[in-house]
Amino acid sequence: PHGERPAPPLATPPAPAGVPVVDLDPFSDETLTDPYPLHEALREAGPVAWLPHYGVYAVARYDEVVHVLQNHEIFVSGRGVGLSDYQKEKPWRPPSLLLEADPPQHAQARKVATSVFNPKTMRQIREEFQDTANRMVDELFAEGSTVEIDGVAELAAAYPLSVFPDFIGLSESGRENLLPYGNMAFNAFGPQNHLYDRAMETGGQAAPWIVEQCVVGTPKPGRFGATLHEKAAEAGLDEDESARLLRSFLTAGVDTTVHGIGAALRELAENPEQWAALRQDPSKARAAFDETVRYVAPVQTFFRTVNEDTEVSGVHLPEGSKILMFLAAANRDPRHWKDPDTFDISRQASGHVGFGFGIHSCVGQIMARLEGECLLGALARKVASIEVVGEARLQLNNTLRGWDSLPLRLTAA
Ligand code: HEM
Ligand code: OVM
Repeated sequence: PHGERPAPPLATPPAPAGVPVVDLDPFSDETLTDPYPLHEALREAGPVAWLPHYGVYAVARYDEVVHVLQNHEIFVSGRGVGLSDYQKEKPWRPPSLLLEADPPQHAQARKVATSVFNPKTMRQIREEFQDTANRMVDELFAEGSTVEIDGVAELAAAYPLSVFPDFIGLSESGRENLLPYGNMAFNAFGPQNHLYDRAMETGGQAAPWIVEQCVVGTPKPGRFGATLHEKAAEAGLDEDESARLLRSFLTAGVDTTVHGIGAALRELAENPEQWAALRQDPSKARAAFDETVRYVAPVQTFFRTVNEDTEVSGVHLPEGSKILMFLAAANRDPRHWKDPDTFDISRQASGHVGFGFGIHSCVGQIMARLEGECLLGALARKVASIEVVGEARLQLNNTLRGWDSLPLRLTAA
């Protein structure tokens, strides 16, 4: 019916018999701009679907996404959590010891990471993170009690960039490399499309600085980076492994929270009754951020590789298949959630898979939540109204969903 659509690459395997085909490209500009029709089509097609554009399986219902996340011995991460199978293709960078590893190596790295990145550390930094958020919101109103700002540049990006690099102990210069590098890494999970190519160009320029910041001896003494290196050495990791472990935090720690906070600003501005509920009770800030992660899912998808023949809800999956998990679609599956398309900061959002689930569940979520809580809390206490006053612009990325620009008008309380 669509004669003008280019044929899929020749290497793409044929659709397996009995598996419903969803003939949409999850990584096209069009789908990334509005992924919701694809999410619904996938959920409605069946428990497992086939994506002919890439020759991969897909799960988009809550139960099946959780099943894949849970069964990490069958659905492995060590062969890459992007489209590429590291058993067949060379990774674009040395694989992550956390994200792209399987037990027992994964467990070892995760133990080192959580020996420093844990609730006790979060309690130690909480006051500073809150003070910085309070100051940042106060400073917005230096010019007057009503201001027009870009919510991304002046809050969603400014806040993580003012707390995270100092927490890690990064050098003062070069911090502008953090976002392009993360943007590259998240694009790299997708196919080699124009987003991938462009991100590799700008991110590639950022890579030497990131690599340098991860070298043992570089992070500021007493800060997270230095402490992580000490713990890694105690656990017997060599300096290359230690650097690669720190690299995980520099890769995954900034773009994610920028997009998460940006999404929260947008949803609170678009839903005045939700903003009113938060204003009324600023202690809802943490729940508001969590609901944002459910509702928007700043990290939309991850792949796994099927490492041995298996079956999911009656569908046979052969060894070597790639399977794409739609976290964002699971977070709005009506089979699991009541009114899934309603942004409601008072709902019980726990159980969402926006931070993943199981052994690879986001190790940084405690800091993401802390940042979200501190900034949204400061806004709830100090700002009377947030309005959208211009066209918001999406930043397209093969994995992330988030805003590049968010024109807002804020009125002080
Ligand atoms: C893992 C989402 C913030 C570091 C993950 C995973 C998701 C996710 C979905 C699971 C990956 C998988 O199962 O393959 C998010 C979102 C964030 C966020 C939505 C913000 C709203 C952060 C931050 C950091 C971080 C702030 C670091 C400071 C990591 C790391 C992993 C991970 C290292 C790999 C864990 C492992 O494989 O054991 N994240 N993340 N993330 N995240 Fe986050
Ligand atoms: C990593 C990592 C972890 C989570 C997400 C991510 C680029 C990277 O360990 O390097 O995305």
